[in-house]
Amino acid sequence: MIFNKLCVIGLGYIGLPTSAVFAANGVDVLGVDVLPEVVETLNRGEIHIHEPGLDEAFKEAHRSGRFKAALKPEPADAFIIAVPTPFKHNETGDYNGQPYKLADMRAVASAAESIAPHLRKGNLVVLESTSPPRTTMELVAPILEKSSLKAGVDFHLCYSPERVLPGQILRELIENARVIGGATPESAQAGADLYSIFVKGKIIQTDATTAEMVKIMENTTRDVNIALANEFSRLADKFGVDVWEAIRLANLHPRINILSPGPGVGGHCIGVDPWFFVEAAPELTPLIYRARQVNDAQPQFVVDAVKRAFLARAAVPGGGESAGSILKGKKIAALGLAYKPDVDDIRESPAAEVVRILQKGDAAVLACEPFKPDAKLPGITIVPTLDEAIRDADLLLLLVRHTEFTQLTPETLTKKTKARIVVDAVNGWDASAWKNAGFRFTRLGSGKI
Ligand code: SAJ
Repeated sequence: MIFNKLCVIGLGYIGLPTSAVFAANGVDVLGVDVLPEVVETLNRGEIHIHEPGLDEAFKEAHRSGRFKAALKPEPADAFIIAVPTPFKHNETGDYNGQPYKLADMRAVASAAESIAPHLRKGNLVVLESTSPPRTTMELVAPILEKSSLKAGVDFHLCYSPERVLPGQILRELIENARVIGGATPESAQAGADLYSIFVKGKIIQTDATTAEMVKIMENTTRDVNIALANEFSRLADKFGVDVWEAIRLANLHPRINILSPGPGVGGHCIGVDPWFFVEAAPELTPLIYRARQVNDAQPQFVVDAVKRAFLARAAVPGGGESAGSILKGKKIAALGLAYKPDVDDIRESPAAEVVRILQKGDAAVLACEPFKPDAKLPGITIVPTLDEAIRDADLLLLLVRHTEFTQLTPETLTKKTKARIVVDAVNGWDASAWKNAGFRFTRLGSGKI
């Protein structure tokens, strides 16, 4: 199939880089977003998200005249849907008294609705958004068929999951293997023709539901493995073992690859997608369900480590504070709010959850996020600089392993802060350096204060 014009619905972390790469490869792209400010920013040649290399790639697409943004789709040869599939915040399901989260598929449904009036015979529609099994055939196909054209007969329909890692999107978009699941084998072939325009990785054709399942299985595997690492951190804490050292040693085994514990799982993928399986079949997913619970409880584990660090200090003569009230009035500098290292995305961030729990205990927390100094999060005080966050703090809490933070040394910080207690939730700092500089140092999952 030949593709001269492409319409990409959703201009976020996936839709925008995908648009830029298609435009760079000679395809005219109309990018569509429901947010007028996003459309205006992009049509000015600027971008609204941070992703290494995206600024240059997008500017090139904009200069070439091959990319335009709009609020509504237009007729095209192919349509890609790359909109968010979050979970519902105000509604849960219930299985034997156990609540589970529900997928909010409204953005996918309305993207399909917006395409239907423009659909022509021979077009290709691809869903890229991570979606519960059977979404392509049972949600998207019927909406598109309101056009009176039939999926797999009059137009091609595919599911092709995005699998790129934030922070490395542009490279992975091109180099990663691409799974393309078609409503029919002919649809899968049309999808393969589209992505072969820029994909250098292997392109594998399958059916739509298999492709949907592949994507959720990948993210669920990661979630369960992170939950295991987090559970190990709790065990190590109990036994006075340093979990990071134990993991390093275990990973010397040729068939073991334990992931890293931390403040929990954030972002809009790994902490969300496993729920799609639970919602689809709660009776078949006890392990996936428990892993979600373990990871969601991890911010509280970080807060417990902070409390212990304060209590250890209170235990010295003149202390006398109790575990219940230990956080009251304590000044804490929270270093990092992004959901993971070296990205600016603060959505669904476990670091922010840690701050919220600390504040519930009446701690006074000043947070800083170098990738988004002007970030706003309800109920959280975010200051623009690290210096401001740490100046009057009693305790420094490292929550995100940003390179900028891991390069900090106790020597440089000693003069800038009153704090002499450090809690490192991400194994970002060298314990002995901080101890030698006179700090009381705790690392999450090390069992030692
Ligand atoms: N995390 C840990 N310990 C680890 C690894 C990660 O606590 O050892 C935490 C991170 O700090 C973060 C969360 O997990 O809070 C998720 O981070 P991530 O780097 O594992 O994944 P994402 O959400 O940035 O991107 C994932 C990727 N999926 C897989 O690696 C299987 C990516 O390939 C997907 O395209 C993306 O989800 C997506 O959009 O679905």
